[in-house]
Amino acid sequence: MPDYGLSGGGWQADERENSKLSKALAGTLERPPKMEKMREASRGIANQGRDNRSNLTRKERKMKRITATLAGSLIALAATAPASFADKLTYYCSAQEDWCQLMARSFEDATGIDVNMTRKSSGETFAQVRAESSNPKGDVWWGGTGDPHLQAAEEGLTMEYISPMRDQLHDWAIAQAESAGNKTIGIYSGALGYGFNTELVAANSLPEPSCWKDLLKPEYKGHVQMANPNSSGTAYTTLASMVQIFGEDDGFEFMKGLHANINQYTKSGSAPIKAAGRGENTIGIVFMHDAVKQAVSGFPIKVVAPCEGTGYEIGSMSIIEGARNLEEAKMFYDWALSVEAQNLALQVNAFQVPSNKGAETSESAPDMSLIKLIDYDFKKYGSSDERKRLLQKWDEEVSTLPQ
Ligand code: S7P
Repeated sequence: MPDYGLSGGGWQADERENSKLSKALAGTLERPPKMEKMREASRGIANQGRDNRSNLTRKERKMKRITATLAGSLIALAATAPASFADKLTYYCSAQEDWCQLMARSFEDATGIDVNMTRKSSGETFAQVRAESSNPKGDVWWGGTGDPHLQAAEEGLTMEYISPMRDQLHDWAIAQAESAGNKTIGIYSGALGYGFNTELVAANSLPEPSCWKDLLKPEYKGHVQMANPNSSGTAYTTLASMVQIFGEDDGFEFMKGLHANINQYTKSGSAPIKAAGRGENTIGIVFMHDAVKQAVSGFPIKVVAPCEGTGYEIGSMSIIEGARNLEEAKMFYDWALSVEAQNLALQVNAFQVPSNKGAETSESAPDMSLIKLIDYDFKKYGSSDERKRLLQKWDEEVSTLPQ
């Protein structure tokens, strides 16, 4: 196990560690039978997924599991079949760039489907999907915090889909889907916290922070960085978490006090800890797994789970309503929920907890069971009205204050 310790009530990690399927098929080419079989199996299982589970007998449930496993095998089989028809996928990604690229290339390798990937932060992708809604350009949106995916579902920007892979997922991933009429689904989870550069803390004779409220101390003025909650899912999770931990009035007072110490609001959620890793910033409010990634890359970063408790994300995936390449979007969706696809995270030091029960969680991942997590109200804080209201309030009452 890596060297994780509990200190001052907070969890800390010490430093360490197709073929171009060119022409859209639209009836011009025949699909290979193997691929077609997989699609049929996938559709069959998807329909079964709509059954009311409680109405099934034990035997029926067992049959369903077997069929699901079979469909999974067909997916794997079809995925390895050489592609000989033209397909493409426009994929919006809101996780880290290296992970987004790896997912795109691996899906292309597995299926021969050409992937056109765009990486943007969660709030930015949400804004893009909404702006394009009368003429959708994206097919699938993978990654990013769950709140904007939930808002997109509520606003009808994403479509209902029940994957045959669903039975392989943790309950929290399915709960995310069910709360949104199956218009999104959980792909990973991770806790919010912060990280600090130990060398800069020592060089500036600063105390090591361990709580959220520590970040309000005057000695940290100019030493704290977070992203803008309008563009960043990480930062919106921070805002919504403070409101849930301290109550709305005190939560906003916290954000105002924090504003006085902020040196910059970045666009991307993980930028503050990357800057801390490079020695350009002292403390970055980020998901803990993003701070661990810097630590295991060799930067002098210590990771903190704040003593008051903290919020967390259910990183999500959604198919965009009106997707032009719907079948390919569903194939990506099913594949992205598989053990194989989720294990790719390990190759790029993405330390979230995967949603597939069979996927591996890295030893370096923050141990969620050691972190004091709040009962984050995803339904409320992912609702369109609430997210808009909180962001507007932050814009008007916090971001405009002098520093
Ligand atoms: O992949 C790391 C991660 O922190 O990035 C996502 C994040 O929302 C994208 O950055 P923004 O904060 O800029 O939106 C998280 O879902 C994910 O855990």
